[in-house]
Amino acid sequence: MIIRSAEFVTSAVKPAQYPPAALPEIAFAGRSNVGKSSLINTLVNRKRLVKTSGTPGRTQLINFFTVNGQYTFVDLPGYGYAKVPMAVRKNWGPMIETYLTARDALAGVVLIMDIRRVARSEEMDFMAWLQHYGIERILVLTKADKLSKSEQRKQRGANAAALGVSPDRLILFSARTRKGRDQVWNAVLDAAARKEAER
Ligand SMILES: Nc1nc2c(ncn2[C@@H]2O[C@H](COP(=O)(O)OP(=O)(O)O)[C@@H](O)[C@H]2O)c(=O)[nH]1
Ligand SMILES: [Mg+2]
Repeated sequence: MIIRSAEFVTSAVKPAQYPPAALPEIAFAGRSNVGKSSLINTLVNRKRLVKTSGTPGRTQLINFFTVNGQYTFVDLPGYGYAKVPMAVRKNWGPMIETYLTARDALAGVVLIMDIRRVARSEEMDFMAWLQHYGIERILVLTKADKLSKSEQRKQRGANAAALGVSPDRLILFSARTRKGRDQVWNAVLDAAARKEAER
């Protein structure tokens, strides 16, 4: 995918602050520190369009970006990080749920997981919830560079079993090596095209 432009649009916490929903939109979700910002930056070939951080869980805003004037990318706040203050954590669910259910332009959600972990109830609940709302799911195991090829295969199998999907549904990715970048882009383009066709 050739990137001609990638621009920050705005941050929002509630629908009145969302930008106009003119373009097919892809949202990125995952636990704090999983590598979500790094994945988005890799997709758009930028070092720091989206800030990566050593202090996870701070950003509790929904951030909107326009890519090539054709797609909107949405960086959702990370979930499940213990250090996020309780008051912030309590707002996370409603804010994200409102966004995911209210946004007509939403073409799909990229769910990003650390390949070294095995999906647990948080990821499974989120998967089931997305399916319930008929929201397309693009599943990514990131930080693949941290494991050997055989460990990657093992973790892919374990995650596929936990999530109840076929292993080939899980895209192995690395922001460090850019492995899987084309595959994620293809999944994004497919989801966007399907959304365009139905709108
Ligand atoms: N080795 C490796 N480190 C990564 C990768 N992606 C992210 N990281 C590191 O993981 C940490 C969190 O990344 P970030 O993108 O800020 O995560 P976010 O909180 O999910 O947005 C940073 O130190 C990144 O450098 C990857 O693919 N491979
Ligand atoms: Mg981030």
